[in-house]
Amino acid sequence: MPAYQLASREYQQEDTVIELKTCRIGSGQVVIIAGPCAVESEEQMLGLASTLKEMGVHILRGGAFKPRTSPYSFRGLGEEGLRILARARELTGLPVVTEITDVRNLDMVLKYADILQIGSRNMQNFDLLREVGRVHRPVLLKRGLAATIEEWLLAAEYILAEGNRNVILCERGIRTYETYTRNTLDISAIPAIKELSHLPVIADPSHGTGRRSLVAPVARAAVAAGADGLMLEVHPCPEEALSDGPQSLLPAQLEHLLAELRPMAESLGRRLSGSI
Ligand SMILES: [Mn+2]
Repeated sequence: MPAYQLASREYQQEDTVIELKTCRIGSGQVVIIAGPCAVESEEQMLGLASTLKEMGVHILRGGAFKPRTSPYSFRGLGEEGLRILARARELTGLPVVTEITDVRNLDMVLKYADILQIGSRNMQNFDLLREVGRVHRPVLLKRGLAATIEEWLLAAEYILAEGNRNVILCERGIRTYETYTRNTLDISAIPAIKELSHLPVIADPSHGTGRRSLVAPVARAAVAAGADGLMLEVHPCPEEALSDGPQSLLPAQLEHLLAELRPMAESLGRRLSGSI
């Protein structure tokens, strides 16, 4: 039995499936999570949310608490951002995922979020992992920016060991010597996780590449490698985005990508729509 016992295939052979109103993550379905990097205003979020719903996106994303490399960058709207996300959910019926950065905000974020996201920079914030492990809300755990696969699974183990078995892993790229891309999205981590663990694993080609032009090809590669879903940043006007504009797709680009992914998923015996 590896050190990450509860997360391991040895412990549980059948895949963990996370049931949400619009999709089943880990069931073989290719689940699409999309939205802006940060919630910027009600107008931005609600308008985009309806567009995404029409395209067949399953889950909305949007950051209200943004851990930024520079303290002078936009750091999110806080609880007002969460309220806007909740309105987007009411309007569309789509579940929402948002990042929690601080254990002191757990009760607040639980009031609004369907999935709690632990960001890359907090993958080894063990107190935060234990706290989200004590609730039963699904947790999306991003890979740390310099974490090995084993360290990532051990971070998941912190959540599982507290009783919360609803963990979704997210490959978002790691730091390498390459600087052309923002991070190096580790495609091989996806099938590796599938071998080592029963937990679902999705990919985030937006942060994984940092470049809009590379998002769609890397998204296709991730699905081909077996990812249970994709997390994609989309903005109606990326040049005006308060964060991560250069890696945000335009809504029309997402629509094009989804049209490419549908037949691709089918050829692999999988589907984007409906539940499997
Ligand atoms: Mn972002």
